[in-house]
Amino acid sequence: MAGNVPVTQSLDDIYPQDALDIQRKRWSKLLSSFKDAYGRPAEFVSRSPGRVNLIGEHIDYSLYEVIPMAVTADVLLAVAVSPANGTPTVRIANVQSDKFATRSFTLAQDGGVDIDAKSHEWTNYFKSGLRGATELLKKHAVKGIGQLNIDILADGTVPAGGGLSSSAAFVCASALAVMRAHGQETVDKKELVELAVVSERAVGVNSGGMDQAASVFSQRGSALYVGFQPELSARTIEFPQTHTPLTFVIAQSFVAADKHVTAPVCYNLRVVECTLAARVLASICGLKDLPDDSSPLGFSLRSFHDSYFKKKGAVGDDVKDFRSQLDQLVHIVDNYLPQEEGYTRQQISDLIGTSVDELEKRYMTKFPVRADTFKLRQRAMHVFGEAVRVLKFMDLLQSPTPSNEQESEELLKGLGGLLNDTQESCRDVYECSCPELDELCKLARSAGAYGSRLTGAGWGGCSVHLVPQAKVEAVKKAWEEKYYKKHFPDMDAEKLQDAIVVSKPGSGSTLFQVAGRESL
Ligand code: NG1
Repeated sequence: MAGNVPVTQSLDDIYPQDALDIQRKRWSKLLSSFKDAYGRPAEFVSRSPGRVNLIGEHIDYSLYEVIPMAVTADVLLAVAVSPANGTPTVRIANVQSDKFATRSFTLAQDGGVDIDAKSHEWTNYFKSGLRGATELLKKHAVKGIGQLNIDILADGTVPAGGGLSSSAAFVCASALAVMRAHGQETVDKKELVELAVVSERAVGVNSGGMDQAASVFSQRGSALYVGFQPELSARTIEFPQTHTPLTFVIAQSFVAADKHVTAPVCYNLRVVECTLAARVLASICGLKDLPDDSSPLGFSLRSFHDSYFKKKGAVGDDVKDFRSQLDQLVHIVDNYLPQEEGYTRQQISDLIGTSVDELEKRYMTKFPVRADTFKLRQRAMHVFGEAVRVLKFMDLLQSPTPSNEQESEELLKGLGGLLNDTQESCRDVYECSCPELDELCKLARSAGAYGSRLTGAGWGGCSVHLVPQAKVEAVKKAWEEKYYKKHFPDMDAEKLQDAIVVSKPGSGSTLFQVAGRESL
């Protein structure tokens, strides 16, 4: 999956046929609004999509594999650049100016920019992409850093806080735009993902790397298998041909899940709990002096996993061995992390042989958390169990093409069953669901979905459902009548239409050259 971000002059390379009309209108409007706003035409558009995660929830920051796919909804940044004869300035506006106010800010001489992670400001995502891209430009000794004025007009269709990773789409599109603004027409996908992962952490969330990988690497029509250990890797997975085509339906809960606001008690707390579970397990198993890894706090359950079996002399990374290793780890957790009620800071410090002060300094300072106890047992159980489900899902996707309707049905039921198991674990063990998401899943299953679960960070946001094509309308109707109309009686038709998306796997990040083009 290595290679450069594609550069195109045709929307046909980006969107499926049935989306082209709407996209042409949207892009034309963006480009003409750009001209109106800045008095000059845009030179290029940087584009990155949102994603839906099919399976592998909350395990990317523990460095286990995940299977997401890009959606058609995306972030577009139309851009023009000119030499700064004075202080370099970025002007950034959004087509939804009532929601996202126009801003302008200056850059330091080395291209640097301050980010106030405490303020929930939409342009922070641009700034974090800019900061990451600037580092990469410096690494490549590119000239002209901090010597440009950049004008940007943004148009995003990935709902913010809707679980489809609008933030990663924005950061990836921003970093790509800044690279291209500095004359970089070939941008390495892997470098872009790596910088976007680190950049997004500057906005205050200790994120894993799944969203950025899905946004950049995806290819139309396929899902992605993304790995993080020993290094970031991604490969496309074709969906099997089944009698009734595999259809994934995405439904919004409309419970706003603002990761940044809730981070100290939700997302960032889970990252801390997983890291501490890994530290405690390593210590109990006598593993010492382990090197840092690429996870947000420098040590992951995956590194514990690998070191544990390395010490036991396990060789090879055969999938069958890997699955049996994960099963063994579940037993280890069961035996050695028995406390259902959680562990206090003092107990954890004692287990890993450090002081409470040190523990807080090392794991809870960069991204503060609020908790008296840490549920190490439950979090580790979810992570190892979910890693097994990803392997099983992958096996099913790669199984031989079903030769009859019954085999097809079995395959779809198998995939759906895994999605349902993930939901159960997210709800009861990882505690990242919410009653509304549970309700959407229950309704979908009763109306014929094979499998239903939350997707993304959870605590609101989005859900994903594997539905037989013939049942899509019935599932939609059940949600409309028993969920949306009940919880949001005033919802208008347009919002209701946005609530449910039958998603085809979309293409990843792209640079679109506007210059010289008369029409789209
Ligand atoms: P969302 O909130 O849906 O973008 C977040 C993380 C992912 C992953 C999922 C849970 C960010 C940018 N993304 O996704 O890396 O950990 O939660 O699987 O924080």
